[in-house]
Amino acid sequence: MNPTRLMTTTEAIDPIFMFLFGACLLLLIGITAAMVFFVVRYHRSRAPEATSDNNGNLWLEIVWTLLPTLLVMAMFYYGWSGYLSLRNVPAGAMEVTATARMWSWSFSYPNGKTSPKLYVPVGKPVKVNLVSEDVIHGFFLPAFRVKRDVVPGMKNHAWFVASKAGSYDLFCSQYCGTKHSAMISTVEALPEAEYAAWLQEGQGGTGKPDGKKLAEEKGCLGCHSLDGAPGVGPSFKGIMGRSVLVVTKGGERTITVDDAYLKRSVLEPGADLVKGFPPIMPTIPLKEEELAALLEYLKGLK
Ligand SMILES: [Cu+2]
Repeated sequence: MNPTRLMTTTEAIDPIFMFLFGACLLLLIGITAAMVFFVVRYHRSRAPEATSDNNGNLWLEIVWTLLPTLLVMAMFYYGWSGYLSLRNVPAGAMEVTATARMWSWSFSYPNGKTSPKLYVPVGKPVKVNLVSEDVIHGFFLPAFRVKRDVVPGMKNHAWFVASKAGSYDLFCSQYCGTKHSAMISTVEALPEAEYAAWLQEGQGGTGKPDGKKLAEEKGCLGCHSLDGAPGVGPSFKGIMGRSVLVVTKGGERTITVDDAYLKRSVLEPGADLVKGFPPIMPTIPLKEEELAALLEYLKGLK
């Protein structure tokens, strides 16, 4: 590898994929062609009697043992070197933490900023620490040939470098429940200066957090609709003042949604669970002013 230039994960993986694919294709075609040839050539109608009493050929045995052995060893060698290039993070990589939960992604940066999309500077390797808050998810970046399971309680990472600015798909690659397909996001690769500006944006604590943006960013809207349609959770439309049947510690009671109930539902989702919905909402970390902004937004949804 050229030490002056960083090899991207795509550059590392693609030739290996082509080699494995090529070797498999060659074998498929070779074996199929030989099989068809023998079926035709030695069909019973052409050769009703045994055509040979040859019962062995040492050289043939050696060749057909040695060649496939060399081939599978080569496949292993290239596969292993590709695996290592995905595991060994280049020096000087920027660290980001990707947190997966049912059913959204959130990315946090060294300065404490978080975002629902993964923002990275162009040309700089990024180490992504993978954290799951509930079940097994999968961190999948097709454009960078990166796919890694996100397992609760397990320390895991992936890395990549975006060599061109742009927007790249980010998926969850492990079926993780009803709204698994909603776990789509993007990698936003920005030129270095733009990235630095983005990273500073909204830091310093002067701006008031925006409730609507928070509801999107924290993944609330993945399960709670704004149009009245019930999803994985109850709709947010006209939630304030609504009369609902809830399950509290196994017992049912009817309550009217007020400030206190809304707040409790965000902080302790399972405490007063609306009847008919599964107890699967995660507790989402929010700063005090963020919680206030979010509640303000929810109250305004008529
Ligand atoms: Cu998932």
